[in-house]
Amino acid sequence: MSSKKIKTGKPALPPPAPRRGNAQGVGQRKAYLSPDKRKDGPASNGQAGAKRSSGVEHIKIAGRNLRGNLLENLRDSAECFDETGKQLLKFHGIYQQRDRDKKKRDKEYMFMVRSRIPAGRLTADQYLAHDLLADRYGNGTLRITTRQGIQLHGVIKTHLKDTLRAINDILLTTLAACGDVVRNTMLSPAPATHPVHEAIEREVNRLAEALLPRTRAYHEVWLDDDKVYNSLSETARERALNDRRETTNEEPLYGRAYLPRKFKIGATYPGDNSIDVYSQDVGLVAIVENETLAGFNLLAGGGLGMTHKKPQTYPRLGSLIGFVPVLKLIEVTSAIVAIQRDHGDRTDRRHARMKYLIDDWGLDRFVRELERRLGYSLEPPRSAEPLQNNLYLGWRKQLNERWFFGVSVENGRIMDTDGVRLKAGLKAIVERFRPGVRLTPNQDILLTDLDGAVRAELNDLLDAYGIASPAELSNARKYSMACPALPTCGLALSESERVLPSVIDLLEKELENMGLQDERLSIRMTGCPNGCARPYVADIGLVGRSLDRYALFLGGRSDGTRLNSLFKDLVPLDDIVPVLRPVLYAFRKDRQAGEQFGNYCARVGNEELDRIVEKYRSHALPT
Ligand code: SRM
Ligand code: SF4
Repeated sequence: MSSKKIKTGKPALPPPAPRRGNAQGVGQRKAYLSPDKRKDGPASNGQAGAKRSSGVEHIKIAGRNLRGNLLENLRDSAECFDETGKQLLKFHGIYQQRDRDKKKRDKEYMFMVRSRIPAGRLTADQYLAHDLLADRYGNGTLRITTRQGIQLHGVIKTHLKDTLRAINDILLTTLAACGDVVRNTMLSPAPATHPVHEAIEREVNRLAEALLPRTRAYHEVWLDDDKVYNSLSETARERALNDRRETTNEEPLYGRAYLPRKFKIGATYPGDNSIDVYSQDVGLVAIVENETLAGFNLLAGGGLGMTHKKPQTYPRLGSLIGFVPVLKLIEVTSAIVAIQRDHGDRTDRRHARMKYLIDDWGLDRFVRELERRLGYSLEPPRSAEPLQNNLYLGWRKQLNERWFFGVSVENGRIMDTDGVRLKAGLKAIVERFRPGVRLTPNQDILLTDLDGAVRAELNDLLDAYGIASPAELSNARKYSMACPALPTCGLALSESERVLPSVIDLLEKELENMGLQDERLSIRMTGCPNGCARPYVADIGLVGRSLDRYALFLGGRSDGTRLNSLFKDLVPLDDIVPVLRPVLYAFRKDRQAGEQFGNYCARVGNEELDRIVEKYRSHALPT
């Protein structure tokens, strides 16, 4: 194995008060930390077992439609929320976190705030408001998520209310961005390049709206209802609190206990699988007939989270169960959500996603139950265009003679570093040209509806801020994704976002040496097996195992229709590229015409790949 170390800068200094976390520590390229240098020990995976999950169920039911004691918690002087509040906060789009770069005894709490942005569509003002909030209350960075949302990190408790109010003021919400509800609905990101794209977007937005929780709790806790509360006398306050406690169920779909677990929905344009439709609890593949939107092929039971060494947990691709005409979309999807609500496992959170219900029941029983609830049979799936993962980077023409430009954002982190002033540059561009903004499932950003005449000026601005044009970036980097992991994610076992760029630096050199630099290769890394950057459908999946070690998965298909499989476990970070090198060499030598890397790995199989790695382990590779 090569002894070459992966190198990056040091984590940055502590943040200026009163922010928590820091722009450099979060998202900054980071050197491989050897175990003895780490400040934190490995975290447990943190997924809840049976005992804790019934605890979460209890908290939801006792929470009076997501109220709990949030108002009281918010007013007390503690830096954090109590355990009940911490769980309920998630439904409001907020995670209580700790800066894991700091010592455990420094119990400084900070919060991640996630905006729910259906289909990743933002106006220029909405983007600029997030940019401002990141500076004012966050750690100075914005994080585009793999589900087309935006996260602010490092917000302190006393700033939560102002942050959420500001998001509400721009007509967005954080409600249901997290929690046991239907999460942000995904959609292919490109602006209309076909007349039906607008129709698909309309239907997806209607669906997202229909599945939003109905509780008033969000308003009461974060928005204007508080003004009323503050003007009340002590007795009137007590009465108001009691009234709230007696609130009857406000949630016709979710009920008092909400869903057993998170629930994810995503839709594609024909032929585009950038959202990884097979990884969604409900995946919708748009079917266009006679130039109009006929409806969607329906996939059910996708989901990627797993736990190392627990084979009863696993990633699963959605099963194709039928076709839904446009007019029945909300009805059918709501019925599926209701089946999961009524039958999903509420005793064990590791077994609570709908994929396990479908496997426990068998697909036939699941579909029979759906049809029983609907009172009619699902139509058979219709013929669909082959799918592929598209990035939409660089300049492209829209339908309406306008243009859009896709900017590649490494691991979704919008921040300013010495060389690249991405955050300042995007702000300047959005202020100057007022484009539409679309966040992509590959963690990139599209600036849309631009006049063709501004193209040269926009290119100059990108240059001035040091932002690389997509043509200057390798495919390996453009198709890569990493989850945030350390220092913000409480479940991270290993680094992810901060080390992947260095792995790609080394990989780029190997690919270049072998003449493979133009291959479309997706490399996705996560700091634990939960799968937030969807590593199990990538050509190469790197999944945090412990400290600096990763499980290496190979063999996904670039259209997202095949899971990869575990090739090597506990690979040290420094060895990832050396382990891949002989496999890449064999791929170059033995691939079939036009065969992609993931397909080659799946065809050859792990056993043979293992033999190849052993053969070339200590040898210089023939060229
Ligand atoms: Fe995720 C939990 C970040 C997409 C599967 N995810 C978390 C938490 C909230 C950690 C926690 O529970 O304490 C992470 C916050 C870290 C931080 O500091 O920001 C986190 N997940 C993310 C994001 C930000 C990753 C990213 O790189 O963008 C994505 C936010 C999307 C959004 O806007 O809603 C994100 N998470 C995903 C995806 C991908 C997807 O949905 O397309 C998955 C795999 C698909 C799936 O759900 O099956 C995913 N996240 C999980 C899981 C495992 C769920 C399971 O079924 O086992 C957890 C842990 C859990 O729920 O217990 C988790
Ligand atoms: Fe955290 Fe990454 Fe694990 Fe998701 S995959 S829970 S962001 S470490």
